[in-house]
This record gives sequence, C-alpha cells and structure tokens, in this order.
Amino acid sequence: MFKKNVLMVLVMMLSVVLLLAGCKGKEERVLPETEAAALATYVPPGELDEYYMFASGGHSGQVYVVGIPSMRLIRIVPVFTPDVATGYGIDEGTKKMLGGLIWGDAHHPNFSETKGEYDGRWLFINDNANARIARINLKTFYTEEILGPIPNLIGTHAGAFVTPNTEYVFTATRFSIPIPHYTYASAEQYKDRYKACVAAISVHPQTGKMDVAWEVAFPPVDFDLSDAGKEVSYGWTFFTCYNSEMAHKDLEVEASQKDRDFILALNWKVAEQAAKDPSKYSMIGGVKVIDPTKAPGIAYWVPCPKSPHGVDVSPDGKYFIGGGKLSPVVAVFDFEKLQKAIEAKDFEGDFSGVPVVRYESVNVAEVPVGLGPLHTQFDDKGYAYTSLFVESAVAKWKLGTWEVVDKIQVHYNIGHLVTAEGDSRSPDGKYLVALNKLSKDRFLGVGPSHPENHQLIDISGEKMTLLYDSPSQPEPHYAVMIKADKLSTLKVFPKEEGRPNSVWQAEDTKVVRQGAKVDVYMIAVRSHFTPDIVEVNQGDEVYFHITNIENDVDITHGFAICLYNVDMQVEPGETRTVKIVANKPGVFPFYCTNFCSALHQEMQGYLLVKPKL
Ligand code: K7E
Ligand code: CUA
Repeated sequence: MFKKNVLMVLVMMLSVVLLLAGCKGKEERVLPETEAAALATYVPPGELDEYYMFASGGHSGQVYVVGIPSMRLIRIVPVFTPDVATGYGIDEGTKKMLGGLIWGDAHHPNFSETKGEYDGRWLFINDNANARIARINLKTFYTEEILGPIPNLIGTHAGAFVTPNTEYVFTATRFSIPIPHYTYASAEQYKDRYKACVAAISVHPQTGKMDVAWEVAFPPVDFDLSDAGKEVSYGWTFFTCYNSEMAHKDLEVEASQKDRDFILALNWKVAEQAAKDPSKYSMIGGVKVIDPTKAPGIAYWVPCPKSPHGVDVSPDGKYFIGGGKLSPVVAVFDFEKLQKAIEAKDFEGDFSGVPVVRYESVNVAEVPVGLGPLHTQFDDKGYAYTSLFVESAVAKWKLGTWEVVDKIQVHYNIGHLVTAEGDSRSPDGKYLVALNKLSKDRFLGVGPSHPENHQLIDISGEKMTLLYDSPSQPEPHYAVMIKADKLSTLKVFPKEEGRPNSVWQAEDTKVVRQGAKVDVYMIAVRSHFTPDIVEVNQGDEVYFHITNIENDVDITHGFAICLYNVDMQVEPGETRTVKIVANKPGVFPFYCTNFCSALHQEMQGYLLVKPKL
C-alpha cells in the first residue's frame, strides 16, 4: 500500500518535471521507457525487495547477496576466502573450516529443495579450484560447512547441483587426474591413467551435514555443467562434457575437433544400488568409486553439438537442453525418448564401455537461438531464455514449438543468466538478470579493470525490457533468485546456558590457566569487555572466548588486538573463539571494531604480555 502511494507521488513529481521540461522545449523530456524502468526498480526507503539474488563471487571465493528489483548489494557472505571484517577465517571455528586455503573459485550456488521447490534452508556452492562444496545456512547467512577436497575430483566445476528433495548435491570434475589425489602418471598416459569422476554428496535432511556418498569414474573427458532431473526425469541427473577427444594438451584446438561431445545421463537411483554391491565399486581415496561398465543402466552418453557448456532441465523435467557454445543452436533432448531409446537399445555404439544413445532418437529440436549459447533459464509461461555469449544477447524461445520469439541485447558478453526461482519446478517469471562478463563503458571508469555488469530485465511481458545496470565485483558465474518471504533469518542467537565456552554475566567471566594455555572467558556488551585487563606470559597460547550477551537486533561487537593480527565480529547472542600465541611482549590494546553505541570508542581494554626473563 505504502509503496503504491510513494509510486503515485513519484509519478506526480515526474509529471511536474515533465511539464516544466515541456515549457523549456521538447528535447529535454525524459523518455517514457526510462520512467517505466525507474519505477519498476525503485524500492522506496524503508521498503524491502521482493527477491533475494545470491550470486557467486567466482575467484573472490565469496557470495554476493543482492535485492531484486533494486539491485542493491545487501551482503557479501565469505565462503572460501577469509574476511577480516567479520573475522571469517580468523576465529578458530572458521579457520579450521577453511583448512589453510585462502581462496576458492565459487561458481554455482543452488538452493536446497523440497519437492522441487526452493525451501529456503541452505545454499550450496562449489569451489572449482579445490574440489570443495560449501553450505551456507540461510537463517544466519553463515557458511556452516565446507566439504572437501572431495577425493578423486579436482576442479569441481559441474557443481553444486541439487536434487528435488536435496537427497544429493552433485558435482563432477572439470579436470581429469590420476586417482586418488597425489598419484603421479605422466601426461602421455592421459587416456589410460586419468579419470573424470562424478560425485554424489549426501545431505542430512535435518542438519544439512554433507558426506561423499559415492562416485562414478569415467574416461578423461572434462565435465562442465550439470542439472538434476525433476518430475518425469526425477532420479536422473545430467552432465555436459567437452574434450571427448580426450586431449591432454592444447585443448583450444585439440578439444574442438569433434562435431559432437556428450551429455552424460546418470541414473542416481541405480547408482545408489550399485554402491551397495562391492562387485561394482572399488574403494579409491576412501570413497566407493563405481565402475559404470559393471553397473548396467547407470549411465548413458547423449551426443550434443559441439563442446557444450550448460545443461538445463525444463521445469516439468521433460527436456534437458544443451548449450553448444561453439554451435549456433541449443539442442533439446526429450527425456521420455531417452527412456525409449534405452529400452530399445537404440545406441550408436559405446564410449569406453558406456552406451552412446542415437542422437536422432532423443533430440527433438535444435533451436537457432544465436551465437555462443551457454545457459538456459525458464519462466512461468513455458518460455526458455538462453544466454548468448558471442552475440551479447538473451534469446527467448518457446518450449514445445521451439520458436525464437524475442531477443534483447546485453552489455556485454553474457555468461549465466537467472530468472526468479528459475531452477525450481515452478519458476516465477517476472525478472531475469543477465550476468555479463564485461561492462566496458557502462559505468564510470576505474582504470583498466572494469566491474562486471548485471542487467535486470523485465520478462513479464511479450517483449523483454531492460530495467537496470548494476556493477558487480569479480566475478559472478551463476546466481539464483528466491522469493524473499521464503527466508526467515535469525535476528539474535538464542541464549544457551550450556554452550561450550560461553559466559552470560560478569560474575562468571574468568581467566583459566593450565600450564602455558590460557582460556579467557569474556563477555562483550555495550560498552565494555569483561575482563578488560588480561595479563599473560610471553609464549602463552591464549584463547579468547567472547560471548556477545546483547539481546538486541543488529548490535554486533568487534574484537581486535593491536599488532596481534586479530579482528573478528561477534553477533548478538553469539560466542566465538580466537587464539593467539603471545610471542610478542609488551602492552597491546584490544578494542571493539564495530560501532555499537555512543560509548563505542570506550569499549577497549589491555592485553599485557609479561616478557620471558
Ligand atoms: Cu562461468 Cu557456469 Cu563456471 Cu558458464 S560457468 S559462464
Ligand atoms: Cu562494541 Cu563497538
């Protein structure tokens, strides 16, 4: 209601501006499309966005949280990279989770699902560099778990793709290597000794805890992307690959020889059974690795034009669509036809003992979308939207008739694109965001490096219309968009009396020494730390366990120690631990780094380190 009133006021103001402009001459009149776009993206002060968009941060190792339609950056969630502002990677818990690595290459975020719908519980994201999958809790927006390095995979680009009830998060290796990790085989032994593995990561239905359930080993192709089957294709998952030539060098040339590579169709229900039968798997790197030639029915290769990138399953699960980045078409495959071809053994032959299904028997369309098709998303009206990297455009086409009905230019060189709830079984339509790799001239210059450009596009009408350009830092690959009311975020961590290392009142704070190990149980509350004088001996191992006992929304305290390389945040109701080795003697102030009250500046204390004699 309020929003409508504000909009009316805005329209009236614009009318007045237009009237005034009219008096001065017609050429100064604001274009109506611009007004419409401004109104469509304007979220008045005090109002909230309709959707959350979670965009991967690529090699920044982070996740960007953006409000739609305003395109406002709301939060950066550190995932694979330490973050000094929050203390992520500095406090003991998150430091352990990062395992000594200081970066990751975050590509594909995906929501947990229940019955094919986003359920707002977790966000999974892959690390393409170090074969890891992270899980972010959507109540706290904290990275809660990082699994990996996943044995036998390296460069888990084809992840993190979630099945309709979050039974599994799937990922597959982009680079093939001799397995297990840290095995040597010369590059000339590529075809025989290197393997491309697909991994099924199980997710505990209540806690979300991830485990490597099983893997399947294939010849050394490069798996690229993935999507899980749903509805009619439930129980299957699909992976694109390039380099079916199995070249080990000069891939730019060598891996672009064949006119068709493959989409791998994997039946995970059959794989689950094979993982219970020791004659079908071997233990490699501590994981059950299934040999697909010993488990008939587990996998089929579907030929796909040429070096495909994305594979996307339509909301009804009937079609899986390959984006042939070196071909001007997207290839559409019919899941029921795939089932018939499998039944009739309608194969072209096999590839390393796994059947290759006849292309003509499963392909139902080659949609001439344009140059450089990469990824496809869906709306609520039966349309698909494909990103065209080479052409810098988005093509809109109809599922079933395969007719291209609209195209819009984007600026420039789009990678992924995302529609509202576009990977669920019931996409919302409305909004599409084009995740463009280059912005060139679209923003104020900041030197030779330019931001990425995210463009918000209205897809509610017949024609797509561009609404907004928004800069993004390096380098979103994929993003997912969820209705804001599906998330219920935590306001304050609930007080738990028995929580390890927490204290809740000044009387209970203490400093406990055991040999050279010192535990400081401290509280933080506006506007002091208790204790605020801590004395230790040079060489002591000191653990600061800090509980922020505030019960108020947004009252965060920081804890920094000068010259000891420590800063972290402690949220209301939270306990965090940071460790130092007190190897430098002297007096070191500690203080609150997060502005919390009028006396924030007074929120300070001293760490005194007595020198060794
Ligand atoms: Cu950049 Cu999905 Cu890693 Cu395509 S990927 S663009
Ligand atoms: Cu506590 Cu500033």
